[in-house]
Amino acid sequence: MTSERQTQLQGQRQTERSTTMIDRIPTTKVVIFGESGVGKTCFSDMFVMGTHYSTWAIADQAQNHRPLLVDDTWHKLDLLDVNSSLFHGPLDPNFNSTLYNDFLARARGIALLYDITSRKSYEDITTKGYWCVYQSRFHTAMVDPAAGNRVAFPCPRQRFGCVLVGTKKDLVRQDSGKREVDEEVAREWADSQGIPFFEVDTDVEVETEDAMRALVGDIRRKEERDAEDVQTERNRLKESKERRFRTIKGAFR
Ligand SMILES: Nc1nc2c(ncn2[C@@H]2O[C@H](COP(=O)(O)OP(=O)(O)OP(=O)(O)O)[C@@H](O)[C@H]2O)c(=O)[nH]1
Ligand SMILES: [Mg+2]
Repeated sequence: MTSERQTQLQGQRQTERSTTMIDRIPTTKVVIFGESGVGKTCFSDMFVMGTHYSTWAIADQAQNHRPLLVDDTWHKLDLLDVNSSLFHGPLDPNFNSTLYNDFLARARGIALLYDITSRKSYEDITTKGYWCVYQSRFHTAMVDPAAGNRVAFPCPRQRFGCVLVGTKKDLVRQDSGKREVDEEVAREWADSQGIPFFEVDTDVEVETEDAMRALVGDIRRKEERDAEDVQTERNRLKESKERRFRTIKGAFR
């Protein structure tokens, strides 16, 4: 990392930490999703605290968030670390699938993590893990939370912000023989899904930061597209209602 980028990052962190508006910034819930051991905790710690193995609990609401200034807009990123192997591995008696599906369904963004030295971690997250996110969101989006009714598509939160992140880049830098996931293959998959892609060393703060900033950008793009779809559908319904009304009026002339 260039020292210029490091200085810029430090200045930015100071501004973000000293913001007094933290309680007024809307929360952006983000799930850090990946198989066991891919580096979810290291990635989250480095992004939130700028260090590893800090002694905060992921459930501690006071500490698992971080204010982030992206394109002059403040975001309070609220991170939740979810192990994707819980959804398809040996059944854990404590696993509450309803609760975890809800985390995936209600998050505004999902960071899909895999370890570039483990082909299995990549295959699992880009197939079973990704499918799980879609399923959770589809079922929740179909239910209107206010009315408890099924609602038709398009609807808000149909899409979700996403980023694909390969971890343990440092291991491959030391020994290229350790790489099990080709960078181009992962990039092509991310491109095919229209999501940003990064390879990171979770020890390098700026790399976790760049991935999370890209996720915030993707959340904004997806939410704008959802809003456009909803507006188009509203206009279509309004026009068809007006057309019906004109036809009925015409029948009584
Ligand atoms: N070399 C290297 N090791 C990493 C990196 N990220 C994580 N690790 C190591 O990988 C191991 C697992 O990291 P964790 O952050 O605990 O992984 P996790 O995904 O939270 O794992 P679970 O909590 O078991 O689901 C630890 O020994 C980390 O030190 C990285 O970028 N490079
Ligand atoms: Mg962990």
